[in-house]
Amino acid sequence: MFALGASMPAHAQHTGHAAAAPAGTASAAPAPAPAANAAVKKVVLHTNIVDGKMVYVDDKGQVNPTIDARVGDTIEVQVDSGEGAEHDFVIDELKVKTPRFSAGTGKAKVRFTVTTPGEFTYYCSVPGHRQIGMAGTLRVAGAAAASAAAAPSNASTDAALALYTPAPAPLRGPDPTAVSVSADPASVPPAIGARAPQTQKVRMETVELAGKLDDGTTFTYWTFNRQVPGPMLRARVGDTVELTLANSKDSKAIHSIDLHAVTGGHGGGEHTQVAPGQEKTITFKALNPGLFVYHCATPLVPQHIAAGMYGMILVEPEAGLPKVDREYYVMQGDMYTQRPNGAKGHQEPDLDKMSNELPDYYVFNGAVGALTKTHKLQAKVGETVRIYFGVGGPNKISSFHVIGEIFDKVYSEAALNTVKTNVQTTLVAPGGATIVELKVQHPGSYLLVDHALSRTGKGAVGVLEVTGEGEPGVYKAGKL
Ligand SMILES: [Cu+2]
Repeated sequence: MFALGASMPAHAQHTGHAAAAPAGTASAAPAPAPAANAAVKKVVLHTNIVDGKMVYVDDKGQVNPTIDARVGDTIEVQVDSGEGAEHDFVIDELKVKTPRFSAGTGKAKVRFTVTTPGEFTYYCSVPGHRQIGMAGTLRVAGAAAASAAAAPSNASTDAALALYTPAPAPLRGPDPTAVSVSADPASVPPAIGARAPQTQKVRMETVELAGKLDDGTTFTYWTFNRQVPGPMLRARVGDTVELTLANSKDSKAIHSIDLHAVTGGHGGGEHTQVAPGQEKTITFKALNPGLFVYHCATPLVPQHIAAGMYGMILVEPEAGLPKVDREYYVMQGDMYTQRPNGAKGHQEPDLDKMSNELPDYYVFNGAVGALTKTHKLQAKVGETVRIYFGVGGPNKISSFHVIGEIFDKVYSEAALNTVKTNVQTTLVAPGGATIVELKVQHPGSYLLVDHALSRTGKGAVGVLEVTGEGEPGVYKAGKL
């Protein structure tokens, strides 16, 4: 539970030190002597998900109810998390803000006095929540208190401009509980090949956890099944997939899934907004063959993606894909942290950098070193290697290339009917994928890169280790 009084700086500033607040805000004036008709108005709100939107609901079931008050009234708002995720309650113009609350913290309260008439917006300042429905109106009637008739406030403009991160989180050391979240690129489900369509049941869990981003650097990842990318799914065109998404009871956020292989229901995002400790199920038919990205589709969507919530589903064509010797699963993502690339300690996400598309990290399989130290791709001379490569993003295109090799085949944009041959570098869009194949003729360490090469220094590099005897005449150091 909150220590309510002690943990309410906004509240304290508002009521206890109202005179110190900036001029022109409704809270700026010294609290007037209560008018004869002034009242303490109690408002109780609960958060919830209604029709796929996040909202505040009062005890009568009214969604985002308008709060009516008169100048001079003191308003006490009590809020709790009905569905369990983390939220707050903010009115910028009045400098009203509760601490973040969730199922784990219990209810929060804020008390303030209104001194200016007008309409003020209350909302949740957790990124994305206002946009998906968490906003309502406080309507204050009456005449302004004389002392409050000051210059108009620019508080709401300031709040709108300071989009996300008001101040960086305090520096702290790497999280000692952090685990590796990097998906093993060799963890590819077996080929399906020629069989009749079937029904498959798939269960996935969204988990928020501390993960290793780099040596000495940790990050709070949001994941599907505790790994980045989430598990590779594999189906055959015509298969019906019953997909259940569970959100860990320890989550602070609602999560969901939008699979680009799904027709209808926002790819599943419309019907899988899952609160902590809950689960939801969708059923879809895989109508189109190809390799498709899936990702979390809960606002702020790029925030959830940048934290690691993406993966891929392969939908094989009727006859399956041609057989190859090895298959690998690799995804690229861009990440945004409050302190620069290389900083040691626990990094927090920076949503302003994300909004401005200025990543600190570019990663393959979720972390720096995921495919150079934790897991390397392996092959033997003479084998054909297929890489299922996708970009979770959220923002950056990849110019996918393997140093010292040529893609013998590229299924460009993962469209299975368009095989290009002898390609050096292939573009992959955020939320897009490609399938490349290369036959390896010579031993060595081949580097997987995004050929926007500054990004290799920020994490986007992997190794394909090829062993065996080189085919004669293909390559040697020095003269004939
Ligand atoms: Cu999510």
